Amino acid sequence: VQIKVVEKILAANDAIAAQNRQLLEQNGVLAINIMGSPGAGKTSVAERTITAPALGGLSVAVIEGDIATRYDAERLAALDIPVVHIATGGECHLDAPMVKQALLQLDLTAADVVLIENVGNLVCPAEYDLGQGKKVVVSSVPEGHDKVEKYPLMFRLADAVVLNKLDTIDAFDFDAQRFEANLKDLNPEAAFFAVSCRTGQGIEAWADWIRAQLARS
Ligand SMILES: Nc1nc2c(ncn2[C@@H]2O[C@H](COP(=O)(O)OP(=O)(O)OP(=O)(O)O)[C@@H](O)[C@H]2O)c(=O)[nH]1
Ligand SMILES: [Mg+2]
Repeated sequence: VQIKVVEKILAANDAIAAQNRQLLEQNGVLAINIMGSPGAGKTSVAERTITAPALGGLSVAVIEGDIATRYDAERLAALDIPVVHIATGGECHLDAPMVKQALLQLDLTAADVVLIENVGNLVCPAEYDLGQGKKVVVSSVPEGHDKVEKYPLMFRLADAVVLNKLDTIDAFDFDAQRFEANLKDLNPEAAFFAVSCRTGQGIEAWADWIRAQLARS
């Protein structure tokens, strides 16, 4: 019985996700669902993306999902871009109805890219389609090189994986080759970027990838 209930919830989510997808496509907007552990650097990657020269001239908006506080929404609003904050009220992930409400508050005719920062969590957000164009996982060096193996679903579904905090690699026993090889085994199609939001290393390649997805959509 419980399995049936869960299936119904996901079916209802997927129906709204399809509406979100249609709304985004109608407006020619690329939405990117940014997932990853608490503290991996999702907000930092969003900040770096918005200010990346490769995306100059594009209009980027942000949807910020958080269980508590508006800290991340405030950080991004400081960049003078449209930001919608979703307070999930304890939920460990964003779902399609929440994102639909947020999308309706944005002027999508004026946007090229919408970055959706999901709740910090390597498990639950993977289950919920938001209607996004692309799914991205931000992982980071201090979390350890075994994350692809331990939390496979999110990495399997990702269109791109951003390995962040490369500047800290000397302080951790992080095997970057192993991380990348695990990702290639699990999801050979995923684009991979090793970056540091601290130094800006690798951000250009990541921003170029976003621009290429826009050109394709
Ligand atoms: N050294 C270093 N620190 C980083 C880097 N990227 C982010 N940080 C720091 O890591 C901490 C968490 O970064 P956030 O961007 O807030 O992480 P988040 O994934 O958005 O966190 P939640 O929204 O709480 O899940 C902050 O103190 C950042 O300054 C990096 O590339 N190098
Ligand atoms: Mg954040």
